[in-house]
Amino acid sequence: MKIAIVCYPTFGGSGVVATELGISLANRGHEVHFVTYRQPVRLELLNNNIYFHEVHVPEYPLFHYQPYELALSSKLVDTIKLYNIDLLHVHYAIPHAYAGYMAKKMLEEEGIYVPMVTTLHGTDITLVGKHPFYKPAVTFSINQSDVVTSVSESLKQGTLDTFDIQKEIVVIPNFIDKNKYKTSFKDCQRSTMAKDGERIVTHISNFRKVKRIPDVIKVFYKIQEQLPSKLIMVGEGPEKEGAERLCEELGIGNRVIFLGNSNEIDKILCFSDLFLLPSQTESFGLAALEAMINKVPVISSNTGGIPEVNIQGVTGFLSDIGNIDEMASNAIHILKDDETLEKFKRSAVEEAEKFDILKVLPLYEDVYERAYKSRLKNV
Ligand code: GMT
Repeated sequence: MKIAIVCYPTFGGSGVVATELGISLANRGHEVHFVTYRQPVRLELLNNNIYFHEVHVPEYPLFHYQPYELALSSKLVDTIKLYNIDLLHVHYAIPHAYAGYMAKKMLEEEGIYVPMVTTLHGTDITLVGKHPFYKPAVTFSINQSDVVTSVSESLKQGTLDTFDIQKEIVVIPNFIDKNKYKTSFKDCQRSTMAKDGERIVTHISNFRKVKRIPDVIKVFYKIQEQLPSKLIMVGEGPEKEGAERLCEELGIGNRVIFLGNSNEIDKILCFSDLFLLPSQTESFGLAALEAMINKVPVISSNTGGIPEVNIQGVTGFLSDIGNIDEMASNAIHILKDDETLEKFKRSAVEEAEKFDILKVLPLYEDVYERAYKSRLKNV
């Protein structure tokens, strides 16, 4: 099948899912066309079946906001026509489903019918999408999609509770490629980050408010009071500066390493002992799953779809949002001796393997088939 994928090309989870999905589809013989404003961060254009089409939005002084949706839908129309695309898959409803719908309609004027699959990822529903300024357009574009998927049961329920949705929503979870981890990093080189006997705690995100970055620091503060340890903070975002300040105020600046954005997530997780994800809302928690496949147990909040990934007392522990004391004491329980840590590490990887791409990819292919059949009805 020839598939056009629209996504955010940045370090966010939806972009990662879209990119890894596209790469796997290309490896299965599909022709995949990424249409976005920059080459996605995890995309290497070394596969014959992968194409990248950049959306340009020319600056014009009259516009306070440059009309990205307009440029995207025009680029979609051109790409779909030029490459005879069979199906459009948009990740993150805002504004991609809306722009996709416009492209579909323009193409229909020319007698071309392209089905659209929309994947809901998280804040496109739970935070941004339900804002009254966006809600009518988001509801409309979800309902106009040929097939809608969401990354967790929790997000599906949240969508049905918040919007007037007339469509079935198919749950397809985030995934990892288990084979990739079997072959990667035998030597983790932990000595570059911590001394012998120190535990390494890690957090990876785009440092937005929703990630509750101060909770990460406060939980770690309590851990390091009991156990020699280091905290590695990976990512960039609006909360980073405040986090650095908080570490200084708490006197733990020398125990916390801020690495910025990284393309070496697996290398970092390879030497990590524990992952912290105390988010305010999290539709799935891809970062937690990536930690688990790298044998890293997770201390998280119990919000959204996280309980579908992090299993209480097995792969880590979950607490109410903001319960720093409980998160810290559970973390210390996992980290206190090698035997307990090893048990959690084993369970984390076992659970993560259930989300292998080989199990998840056919679910997307089924959805594509279903959407494609809707095309046959329309031509
Ligand atoms: O909704 C967001 O925060 C953006 C999005 C992204 O692009 O990072 O993240 C969401 O999608 C991921 C991939 O499906 C999920 O694993 C994340 O849990 C989800 N983030 C939130 O719900 C906060």
